Amino acid sequence: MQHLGFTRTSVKHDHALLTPDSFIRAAFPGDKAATRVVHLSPPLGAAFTMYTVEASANGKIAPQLEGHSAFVMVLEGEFALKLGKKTHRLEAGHYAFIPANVAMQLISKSGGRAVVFEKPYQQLEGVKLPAAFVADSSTVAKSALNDDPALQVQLLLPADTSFDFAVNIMNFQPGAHLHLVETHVMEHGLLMLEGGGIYRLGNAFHPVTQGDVIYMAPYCPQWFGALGKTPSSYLLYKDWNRHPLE
Ligand code: UGY
Ligand code: MN
Repeated sequence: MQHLGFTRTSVKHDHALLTPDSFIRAAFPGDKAATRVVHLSPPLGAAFTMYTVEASANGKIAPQLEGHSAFVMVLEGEFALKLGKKTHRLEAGHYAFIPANVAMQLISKSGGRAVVFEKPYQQLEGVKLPAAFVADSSTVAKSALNDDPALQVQLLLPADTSFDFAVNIMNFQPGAHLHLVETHVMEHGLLMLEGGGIYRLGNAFHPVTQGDVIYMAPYCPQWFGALGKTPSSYLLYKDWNRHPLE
């Protein structure tokens, strides 16, 4: 139960910090034994949607919107993802990319939680849509950002131009931090996966921890420094590979 109206949740014109104590659950039409927390969406200013699916036993969600591609990562429990004739079992840390021409069919036999990003796909002339695939984030290669071994990035999607968004995991050793206050045209959706620290968003400094969600609008100044005695990591969506006027 929440007391006296306090929360770390804060929504500003160019960013939002959304903490689990303020999450509201609602199903979409077509969902069965499953509910969603819609964290980020166009009414907030985002050009994409980010939500958590919470499925009970035999839970099932309606596919992504037509013309949208989707990225799913399992946080807890298990899901089955149907792609053509094959069904893939996804457990915590496993993820999938579903292109705009494939309907996402996500079912959970015993229940689970998964985070999903959906974006209206911007196809490039002469460039084929990417194919659907599944992978395990724990096996994705890490590379040091700015030659700092304490800050390792994992690119969960291929960098080729058929993809119009990226999803990365940023891994910080205790005390590691971004090397500059980034300010860029891309927007971000972020989920704190483990650990925590201080996130600078615009001119405000926020303590953040596992389970928090952040929206950074285009040009929102941003910086993170990891605190604590264990590593911190976050899942990060960003639009890229397209001209800003498109
Ligand atoms: O890739 C990025 O833009 C990333 N370094 N931003 C961030 O972590 N806020
Ligand atoms: Mn950034």
